[in-house]
Amino acid sequence: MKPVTLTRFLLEQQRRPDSTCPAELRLLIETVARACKAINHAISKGALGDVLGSLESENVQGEVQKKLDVLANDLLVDANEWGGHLAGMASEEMDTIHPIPNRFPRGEYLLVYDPIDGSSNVDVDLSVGTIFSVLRAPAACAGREVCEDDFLQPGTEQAASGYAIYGPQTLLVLTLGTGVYEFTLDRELGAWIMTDGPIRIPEGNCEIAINMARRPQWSSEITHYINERLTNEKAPCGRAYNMRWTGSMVADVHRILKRGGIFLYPSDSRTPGKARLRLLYEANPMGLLIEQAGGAAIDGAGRVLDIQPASLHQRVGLILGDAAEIRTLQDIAVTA
Ligand code: AHM
Ligand code: MG
Repeated sequence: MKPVTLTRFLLEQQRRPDSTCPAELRLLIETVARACKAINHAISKGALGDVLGSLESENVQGEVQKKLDVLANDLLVDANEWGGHLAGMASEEMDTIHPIPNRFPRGEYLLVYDPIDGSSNVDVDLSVGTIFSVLRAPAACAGREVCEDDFLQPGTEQAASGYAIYGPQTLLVLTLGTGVYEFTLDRELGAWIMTDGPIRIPEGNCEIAINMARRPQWSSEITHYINERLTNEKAPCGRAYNMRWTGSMVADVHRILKRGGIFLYPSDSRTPGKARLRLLYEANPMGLLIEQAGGAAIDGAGRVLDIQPASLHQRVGLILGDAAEIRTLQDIAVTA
């Protein structure tokens, strides 16, 4: 079989009678994918490209910025602002939104992203990634500059989401709301080639991803669930669960898409509203991918994609993966 490139896949999606991929969205995804190639190139140079280490700056969330956080953010802004597909952008590394400057044509979409997810892993050569979410600019902002409120849409409104993962292979994993597809970067050709899809999360894998060091902050329900799974021999695979935690959500989510299991970064039960992951550019794009692959994503109480965001950098508890395991978690948790 001839290899299917990302370009061909997107064009064929556009041509479908029930298409969820108009030309403008296709070109936007191609632009994001091109920026991810440039980010991949920068990361792979490492110390030779003077891209490792931290800057003296902090982002709006008080986190020290890595050189690559800022470099990758700039690459995404530069690649996307002139193409005419976007009305504005927002990112983990920008305090507020970035409306498309007047000198460029404005398009119908909004792009929200985490330029380097797992950036604490960059300096030690572990997998990191770029997470992105595409929203439609509300009709109400036609003829005026976009504002922050325009970005505050629930995850169900996403037109597309995906991530690039910079690991042993460089991958792009994408959904346009009609299944999840994986593309591998052919480094010689510079082309993204489809290597899997539509992806379905394998069921019944007894593997948990959670940072055990945060145990003091868990609710009694999460503590009960984890204790149960680490000791219960009646688990689906007949043994206690195995544990994996990379510190890069892209890597943990990718493993779950391909191998199954469950990921948890619950909110802090001692401080209501305090959580680690961000709703708009981490939880929502991953939630859409996981649901499209047959899994589930909740904030602890309800479906992540149904949450009405209140602010751009809002944080949220996130539990995602194997849908049956998430139902079991909810059952175990109520008996806590
Ligand atoms: P980042 O986007 O600033 O890198 O933070 C997000 C990361 C996730 O990739 C990962 O799941 C989590 O934060 C790791 O947090 P911790 O260091 O508490 O284990
Ligand atoms: Mg992140």
